[in-house]
Order: sequence, then C-alpha cells, then structure tokens
Amino acid sequence: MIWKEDVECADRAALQVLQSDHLKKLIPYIYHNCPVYKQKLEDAGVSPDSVQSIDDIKRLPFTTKEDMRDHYPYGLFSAPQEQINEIHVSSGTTGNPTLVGYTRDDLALWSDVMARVLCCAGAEPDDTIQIAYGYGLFTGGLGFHYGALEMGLRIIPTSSGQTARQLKIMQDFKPRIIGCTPSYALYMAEEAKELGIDPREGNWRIGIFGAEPWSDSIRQEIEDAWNMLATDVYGLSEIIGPGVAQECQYKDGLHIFSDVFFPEIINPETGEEVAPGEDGELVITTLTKQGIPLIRYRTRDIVSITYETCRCGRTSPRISKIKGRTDDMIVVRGINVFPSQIEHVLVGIEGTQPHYQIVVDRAAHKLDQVEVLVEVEERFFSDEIKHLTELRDTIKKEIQAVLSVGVKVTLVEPKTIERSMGKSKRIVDKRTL
Ligand code: DLL
Repeated sequence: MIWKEDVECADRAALQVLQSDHLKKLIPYIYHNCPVYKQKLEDAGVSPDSVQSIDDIKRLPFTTKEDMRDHYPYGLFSAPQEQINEIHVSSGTTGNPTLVGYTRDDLALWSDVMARVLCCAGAEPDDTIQIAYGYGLFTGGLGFHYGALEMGLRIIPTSSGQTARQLKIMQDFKPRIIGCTPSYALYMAEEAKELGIDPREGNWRIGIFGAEPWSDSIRQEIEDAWNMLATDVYGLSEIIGPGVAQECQYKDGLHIFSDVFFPEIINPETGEEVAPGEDGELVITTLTKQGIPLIRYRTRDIVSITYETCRCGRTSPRISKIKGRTDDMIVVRGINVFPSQIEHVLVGIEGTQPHYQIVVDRAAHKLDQVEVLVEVEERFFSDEIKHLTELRDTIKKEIQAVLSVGVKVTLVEPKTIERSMGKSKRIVDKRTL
C-alpha cells in the first residue's frame, strides 16, 4: 500500500508542475504576510509575481537558524497568531529555542506526511504502534501520533522513558510497530534481557527510528535484537518535525516528500547546487505550509540525493542517511546539543575558565553518557573540597537545566584540556555509530 500513490509515483514532469503551482502561491503569501520575508525577498531583488516555476527557487534567499533566532518568537510566522493551533520548540544554540507553530491545515499536512512515513515503512491499517518518542515539546511523539491516527492504526502512546513499563506493555499488547530513537531501541533490548524478557519474542514487524544519526551496523544490531525491519525516519522541527523523509522496505535511501518539502543539496561554502550522488547540505523549502513556511532552509545536515526511481515504485527523490552536520551540533539521546549552550552556562559561573570539553560515550547497548570537563581556577584545588563540590553541583545543575540531558561534570585544573592551534575540539565523540 502506498499512501498518496498518485504523488509518490508521479513522473517528474508532473511533480514539477505541482511544485511550481505551490511555489507560485507560496511566495506572494509570505511576501504579503511576513514583513521579515518581504524584506529578505526585496533585498534579493525578487518581486513576488516573478516566481513562476520551481526553477525560480534558485533566485530566492536562504533562511538560516540564525534568522529564526533573530526573529524569535513570531517574526518568521506568516499566519496570524489566532490561526496557530499548536506550538513546539526544539533546543536552539544559545538563548532562544527554535519555535514552530502549526495552523489547522499544517496539522493536517503533518498527519498526511506522517501517514506517508508509516505506510512507506510498511505499516498496514490493522497494525498496532507503540510510540516511544517523547511527547511534549519535542515533535517526535505527536508527529507519529497524528500520522497513526490518519492511517487508522491502533496507538499505544507510551512516550519515552519508564523502560520497565514499556516492556510490560509490549508483552501484554504485542504491538507490531515501534517508533523511538535508535539508541533507545538498543537500550530497551538490553533492559529486556536483564529482566529475562526476550525482545525477539514479540510480534514485531517494523521499527521506525530517527531523530539522531545511526549507522547500518546499529541497524543490524537492532534488527537482530528485536527481530524486526529497522527503518530510518528523518525530519526537523523547523520543517514539520518527523515526516520529511522515510525509508521503504528496500532501505536504499530515504524518500523525501518533495511535493511538499522541496529539497536542494548545496555546497555549504558556496551555496551552489552539487550533483546527485555528491555530498552537500540539505536545503528545504516548505511548499505548502501556512504557519511558518520556510524558504530554502539550511538544515546543516549533510546528505547526497538520487532522483532514480526506487525498486518500490516511488519516484520521489531519495536522500542518503544523514552523514554529518556542517555545524558542531551533536544529538544525545535524541536531543540536540550545541557546545555553545554549555559555553554560555560556564561564562555565567564565577570561577570557571573558558576551557571545556564535552565527552560523549555509549557503552554497548546503553544510553549516551555526557561528561563535561571544565577547567576551574587554581584556588579551588587548594581550597576546601566543599567549595569544589559546590561549584561542580552548580555547573551540573545549570547545564542540565539548559540541555534537558543528564550530564556528569568533572572539574579539572587550569591547562589540563588540550589547546588547539586551530578550531578547538570541544567535542570528543567516542560513540561508534
Ligand atoms: O528530531 C524530528 C524527528 C523526530 C525526526 C522523530 C525523526 C523522528 P529536531 O529535534 O528539530 O527534530 O532535530 C532535527 O535531528 O536536523 C538532524 O540533525 C537530526 N536528525 C533527525 N532525524 C535524523 C535521522 C527531530 N534519521 C535534527 N538521522 C536534524 C540522523 C537525524 N539525524
């Protein structure tokens, strides 16, 4: 079963007509409703009615995460406040988080693309899905929820965490599909074994894993542990949440729903398009969103793209798994972490030095562990131990409050952390993905 088969299997010329129609409407809409975009378009010398086809997209300005932050909270919205029905945020770099808002039509679009995700993974209308992505301000849980409702699946909305309860629910209700981060899938399998439960004994068919980078060797581990097909789902809050691209059963790239999320792959230095098959930064234009439509949004995710028809019959372009980032963001347990967030905390704490290092590790089948090494002034080491402990606890508390991830803080003497002649190495990522 293919959700929206007419679109997903459309020939390229027909798809381009659809994309052009959308873009022709989108540009005047944002020009007249969002002063920030009006200015950006004028600065780029683009008059709204000059955009006539999808090929004109190259004349449009890029939108960046900084634009979102600079115009926080509502500056980039095109729809008036009273039409916004739901709000989500994702962690930003420093200061303001990234805020996104959905109109009623945007929620319908989200439901639709998430139904396409579920279908693409192989879900069937009678399936039961356990949604173990976090609900709340993260987009994962609700995105899956809306898609599953749209498709008519039976939903068990466990959200993330409370692993023993998740496992009991699996045993009792035998869902056939699960959605969660890949690291949580591995963690749950390990916990299950410790509790004497064999995860392979469920009724599993499919896992839909994303929100963080993972490799084919992790895929293999998950498939072996759970006896299921492990597929990759990609998305980001700014564009919609989960629901931008999804692997089919052939696991040969992620089908990007390009009729509504138009992809370009560019050289991040020059902004020029790179050829299919070559690595570059994924840039997305939301062709039909109303609340906060984005033009040529720089995702900072590195991928390659192919336009060849997939064995499953879908003609939609496919992106590779995410190969890296153009910035220094890392994803820890599904949560985006920027070193600058930690730096921001440290500069506000008396006695710390601007030298720190973030070490991320993952023991086999365990969740990511984050250790932050912080240089503190010499005097703390000759002082009472109690002062050192207090300082450590303050730093830990403040970092955890900003990141929403538990961290271990280790205080070290000045000049302990290796200095660099070039770009400082703030992150030591020991995880084997
Ligand atoms: O992570 C949305 C999502 C929820 C996707 C559930 C999939 C499943 P954000 O919190 O805004 O949104 O983080 C987006 O996470 O730019 C990527 O760097 C990373 N990311 C998301 N999916 C994948 C994936 C959600 N499948 C950022 N592989 C993105 C690698 C991913 N990285």
